[in-house]
Amino acid sequence: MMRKAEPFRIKMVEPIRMISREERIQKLKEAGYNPFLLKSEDVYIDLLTDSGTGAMSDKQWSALMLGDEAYAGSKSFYKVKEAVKDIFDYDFVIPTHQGRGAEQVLFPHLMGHKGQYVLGNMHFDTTMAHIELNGMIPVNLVIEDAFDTQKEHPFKGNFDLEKLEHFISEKGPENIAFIIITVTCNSAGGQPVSMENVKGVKKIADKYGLKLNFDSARFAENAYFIKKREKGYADKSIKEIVREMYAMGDYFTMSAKKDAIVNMGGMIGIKNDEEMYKAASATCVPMEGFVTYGGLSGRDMEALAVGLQEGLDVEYLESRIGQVEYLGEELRKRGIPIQWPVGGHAVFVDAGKFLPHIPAEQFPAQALCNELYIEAGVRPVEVGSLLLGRDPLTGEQKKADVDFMRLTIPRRVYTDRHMDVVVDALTAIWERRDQIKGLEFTYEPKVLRHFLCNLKPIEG
Ligand code: PLI
Repeated sequence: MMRKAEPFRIKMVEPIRMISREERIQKLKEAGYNPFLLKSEDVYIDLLTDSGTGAMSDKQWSALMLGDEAYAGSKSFYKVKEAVKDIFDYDFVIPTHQGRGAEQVLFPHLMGHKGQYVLGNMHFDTTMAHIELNGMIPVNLVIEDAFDTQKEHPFKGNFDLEKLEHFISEKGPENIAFIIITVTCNSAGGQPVSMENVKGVKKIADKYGLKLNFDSARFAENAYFIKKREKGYADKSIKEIVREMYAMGDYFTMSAKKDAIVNMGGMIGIKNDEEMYKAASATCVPMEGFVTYGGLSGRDMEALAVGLQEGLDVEYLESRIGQVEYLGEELRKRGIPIQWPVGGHAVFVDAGKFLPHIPAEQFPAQALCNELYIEAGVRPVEVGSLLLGRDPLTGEQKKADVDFMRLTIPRRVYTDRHMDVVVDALTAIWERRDQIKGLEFTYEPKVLRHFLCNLKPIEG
């Protein structure tokens, strides 16, 4: 079969460099063995996140010049509104500075009373934080197979529908605030949710009179997986799939820094609930800014309106997800344990299996991240017990279902040659994995500690 290349050519480049191994060892030590605290200029290949790190297209850059910087009623806002209507068929949109801004503005209006549950397949960490800040309780109800990294399942982001219904009937629908479907499901490994599963969730939501919100950071990648993996969708366009799915929802919150390929931006989408639009608008003004800019400049909104449409291009999605699959398959061929099948935006390495001699409370995934930085200047991110934190009541370290090291691929930024560097480096580490040591804290902040903590290797 003839191989395909990226559906773009590179017009502008940003030089990167690899500092020496001795320097990397020193920089990591200075950063308290926490890659978040490294300077990006000391990183060779930055796989910390796919959020806001994508390369905008020539069309997006030229759209910036059209930015209408009016405080109210900007032309650029109406282009975003038009794109949202076209893609999702939602009537109302409120721009926000990023995804968590959308959560901050919308969530208070979805709550009936404090102590209600918010049911998700698997909530992202800022989403969980905003649920808790509003006095609600986040609950994850993803299928068990999501945690079996070696098990083949095309939609590991799916809700366990039985558990969902059981939870609602046990607690009573009056104690459920709303349901969030995260597409793709980041915390489970960028794993997609099937259309059939969304239909199942919708049926249960309707039965109990509950509202559905889509956490939409990677909505187009999810639609691509449906096209590829779910029966009956091969001949549908990405937009048709998105529309079919979003017709089942009431609202969406979106970090536009992922699938809409902008460096900053987010939004709230509301299908047709005008009362909710008015309520959220009133919160947006003091929090994010006037409702036609919500923390974004006109030029940001221009790039967003273009990026939303570009992110639906099936050739682009094939190349983008193909690159993530390429990295995953090369690692798997070498026996490195990863979440399988590979998800949309990242390869998630199962660090618990990679480093079985390091217990969860010594953070095997963080130790592996550090080792990869030392080996080749690659910066991954821990998605495991370090991120999870302690039980707020007992202070005990919680144990993640899987300790993941996430190799997150920015959109249109790196080539497969960069992926090869990652493969070579991890293969070298795999050979000497038994020499890697666990970590302990030298500084542990109380809240969201993984961003700012300092650690050191446990000697002995
Ligand atoms: O980083 P924000 O505030 O634009 O978006 C928050 C957010 C919400 N939902 C989901 C599923 C996310 O993945 C998400 C942000 N993700 C980041 C930053 C990531 O590195 O995955």
